Amino acid sequence: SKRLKNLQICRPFVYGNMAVPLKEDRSPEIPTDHTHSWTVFLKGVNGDDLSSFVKRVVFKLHETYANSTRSIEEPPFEVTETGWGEFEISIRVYFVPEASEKNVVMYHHLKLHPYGPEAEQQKTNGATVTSMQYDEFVFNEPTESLFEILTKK
Ligand code: SLL
Repeated sequence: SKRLKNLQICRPFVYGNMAVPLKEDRSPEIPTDHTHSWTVFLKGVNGDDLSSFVKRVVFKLHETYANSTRSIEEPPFEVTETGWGEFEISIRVYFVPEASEKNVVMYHHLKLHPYGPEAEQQKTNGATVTSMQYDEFVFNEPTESLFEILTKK
């Protein structure tokens, strides 16, 4: 559809991961060398639903994982796994066809281990580690269809 000139629409989002150390009562299905459970995610801010304009999010994990390319077609756009190591995850976002927008990719370093002044205490407590970043989708001269999608209440 037609593009709206001289217009820009932004939608904020956050992406990143949470991780917790596995406990003694871990499931027997979890490999013994795994130390953490983690979730990598992409989501709107303040509970905003991105799925009106995000068609799919593809998380590319380290190749040590089976089926390391994980395609998530509906919210929550996230992948939960267990493992032992940190690595870089690519997060590729595909928009709905009406948007006529190229996909975008972000890179996130999966964080499992606390660091900094609180690290020792956090390790002792088995605290949840979070690493996330704010960003925004910027749509320049959006199609009329995308504009409608993004502005309807
Ligand atoms: C490292 N360069 O050496 C990184 C690689 C890979 C982590 C970390 C695999 C789990 C599984 C897993 O945790 N891979 O599928 O068994 O630290």
